[in-house]
Amino acid sequence: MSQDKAPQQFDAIIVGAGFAGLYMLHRMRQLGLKARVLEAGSGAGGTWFWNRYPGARCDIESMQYSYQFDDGLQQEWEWSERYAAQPELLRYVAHVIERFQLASDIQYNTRVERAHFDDSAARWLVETNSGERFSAQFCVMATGCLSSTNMPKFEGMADFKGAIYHTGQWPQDGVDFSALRVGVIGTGSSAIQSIPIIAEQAAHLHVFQRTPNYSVPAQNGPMDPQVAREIKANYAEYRALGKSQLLAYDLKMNHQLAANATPEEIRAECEFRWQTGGLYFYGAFADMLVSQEANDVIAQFVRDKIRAKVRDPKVADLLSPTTVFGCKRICADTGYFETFNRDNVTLVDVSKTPIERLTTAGLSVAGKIYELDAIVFATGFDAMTGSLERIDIRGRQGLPLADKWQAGPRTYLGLQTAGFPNLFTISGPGSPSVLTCMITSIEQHVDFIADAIVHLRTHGQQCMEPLLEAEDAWVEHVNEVAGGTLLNSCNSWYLGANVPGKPRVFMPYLGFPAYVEKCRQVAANGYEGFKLDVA
Ligand code: NA7
Repeated sequence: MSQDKAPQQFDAIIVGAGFAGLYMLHRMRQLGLKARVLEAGSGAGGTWFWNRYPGARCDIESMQYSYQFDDGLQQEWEWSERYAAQPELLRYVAHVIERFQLASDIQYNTRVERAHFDDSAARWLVETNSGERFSAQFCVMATGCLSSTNMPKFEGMADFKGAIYHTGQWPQDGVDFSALRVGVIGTGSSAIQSIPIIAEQAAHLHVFQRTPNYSVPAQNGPMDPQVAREIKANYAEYRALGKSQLLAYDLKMNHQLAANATPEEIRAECEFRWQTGGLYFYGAFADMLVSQEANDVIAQFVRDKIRAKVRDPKVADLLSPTTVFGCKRICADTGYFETFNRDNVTLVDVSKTPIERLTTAGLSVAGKIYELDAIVFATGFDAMTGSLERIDIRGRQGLPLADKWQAGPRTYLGLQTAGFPNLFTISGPGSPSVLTCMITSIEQHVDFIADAIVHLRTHGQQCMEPLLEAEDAWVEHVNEVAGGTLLNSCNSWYLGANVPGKPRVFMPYLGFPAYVEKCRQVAANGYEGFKLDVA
């Protein structure tokens, strides 16, 4: 690191001003710590700041996908729709910043490039793209799970004369596709949300699909004031109900096994899920993600629904996934499959003949050039580890995090990794994170970190890091839990399978209640599995 300027001194540096970084800042301040949030974007919101593509919307209902740490906040804030769209989420973020007066400790347009642990001082030295340097006892990576874009490197990218966009780095001023020939690469959640809107604007839309995805109508609509009133009247209980469930939100869980249900019961339950919308399908049957037979029946129900929506049977076939239902995160859409009935939309199958290259005029598949004015890469993220590994993070004796994680991420509880004292990851690999309602998981992590810091301070200790054996055992446990399900069976971003060359490791931990209980026990036993040191 350059040594010309003395680093600014803080108790904690928090990287990222998304939901995690904002709440972490709030808690640090409550503890009387001097903290600074460093944020690469020109505004707060994290994932929701960057993902401004048309149709970007949360797939968990707003009454659940929101902070619960402050009752005044959750009582007073009014959501306008069942599922918040990206602009409303940013308005909510702005309100939180205002309400808790967080702005003065957030530094925007500041990308953290390096974070090195100084063994002798037992402090983190953090350096930004502008060469600013910070020294802090604690470094909290609130860098998000879906903030590092996955941009395939096709030949000829520089030759293409039209515009190139990535859904995860959408221009702040928006994009007008009117009268343009547009290509969308990918059919994940971002594509599924944006395609219906782009199709309405574009002269023609080509969708380049490698793998079809299951999608269930979100059944979005204006927030029903009666529903909001009822939830708010008993918000604490509603939140507790959410936290008692596998994915940390109320899934209207049906605990019945599909294996024990009659075909009529299965059909009725699936129809109820379809009408309720989107991710509620995860609550359909207790064996949906563990029994292939159960999954097959449910998947067939969804495929039949797709076929009923799409007029051209060949297109319907191409749009019908054959993978395990729910293995990749189920998408929640508004009019996605119907969009392929439009005359100005063409589905191009690139599963057997991949995209070859970009040309000056467009994109070439199987020797055919598709002429385009704009290409939208809806190709997802280097999820969970990408944003951490893109920072030069070094622990004890200069060990680079990227080296330690060469064969896949290794953490204890997704919170810390051995050899990197006082470096915390919020919703890190090995924590429930992306398999849950993220804000709920974030709050649990932030509270754990805040409590751990209090523990350190009251015991006159300076450093906290996992014991290697605790970390190894946790990594094994995370794998074991995923291995007992069907979640390993497809090329999902949970496994890193969407990024060429990324080690195939199931990264999130399935089971929020079990995880929370484990964290509770760990803390109650004096931070069992962690090494707490004077330096
Ligand atoms: P996803 O779900 O990772 O989807 C990315 C899509 O891009 C997916 O259909 C990929 O096909 C496709 N893709 C990626 N690389 C290529 C190449 N080289 N050629 C063709 N197609 C490609 O990302 P999203 O942004 O949609 O959603 C991420 C999460 O955000 C989502 O799960 C929600 O939680 C919100 P593949 O399936 O790999 O064959």
